[in-house]
Amino acid sequence: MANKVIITCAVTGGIHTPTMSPHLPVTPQEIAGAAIEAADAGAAIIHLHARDPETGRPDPRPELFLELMPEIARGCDAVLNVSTGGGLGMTREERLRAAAATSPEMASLNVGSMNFGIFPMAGKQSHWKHEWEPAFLEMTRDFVFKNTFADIEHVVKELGQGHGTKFEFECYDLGHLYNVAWLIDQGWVEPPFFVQMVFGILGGVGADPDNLMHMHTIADRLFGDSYEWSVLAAGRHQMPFATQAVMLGGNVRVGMEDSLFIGPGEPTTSNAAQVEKIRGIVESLGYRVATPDEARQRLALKGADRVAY
Ligand code: KMH
Ligand code: ZN
Repeated sequence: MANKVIITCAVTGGIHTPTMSPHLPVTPQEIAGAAIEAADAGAAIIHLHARDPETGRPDPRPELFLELMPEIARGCDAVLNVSTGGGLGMTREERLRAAAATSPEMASLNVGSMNFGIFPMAGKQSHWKHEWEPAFLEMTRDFVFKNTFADIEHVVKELGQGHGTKFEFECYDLGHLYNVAWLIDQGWVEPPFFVQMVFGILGGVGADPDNLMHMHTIADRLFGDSYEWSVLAAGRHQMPFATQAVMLGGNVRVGMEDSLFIGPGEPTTSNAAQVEKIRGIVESLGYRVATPDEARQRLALKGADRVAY
């Protein structure tokens, strides 16, 4: 019997901007509501960012997380995973603040520096809800998403060793898998490792199914039985790549952080709709979805009673 599929839902992120979708959750209440709906639809893990409630700009303030996370925890038992990627342009300290303040069961960890180009999306709009949006997107033309070995070590020591938080290792390219292997070799993290393979970011590996096959092959070679793997792909590649991952025995991530669509040319109206869609695909292929507690057990998480929110 194949493992059940762990669905992660990344409900808002720090990439899309409010003009791009009227359904993008912005306020703590909206983010919490979207998270609870996604969990009700079958997501075991909720990946979280926060935004300024007035402007929708990605916002690192711990007080926003300390508002939205207890609300989510009251409404569902999903595993909460706090981003340390934050919003493009935040400092290392800003990116770590929310996770350090909330001591979550999981946090993301971006395991390599890279170009991260979201500027092509600026050309798709002519009117903006907020002034910051086009400048934020355009800034990424000359931006390096910095995640050096020193940065990675800092986060692992602070959050992993300091708080017992386990990581969603975000791997945007083949070399990032080797950075995770390096990290494991240092003895700083314990198995099982949760490797999130990311396809289709401009600056990372492209959304070609052969890339998924190869990254999966190499990850198996590097991490053997010590890891769980999951796939996310940006934009229109989200559902096809998630489906490919399921068929290969992997886990999946969906959500409006990664795509604002539910089908070809069809904008999604919610995060839950994306979770329902992938859940339907999973079940129609003969697999089952994991509950939050099954995900906790598989990933050896510390438990929802050992967090600080
Ligand atoms: N937006 C994804 C491509 C993070 O939050 O650490 C990557 C991400 C980064 O989820
Ligand atoms: Zn994220």
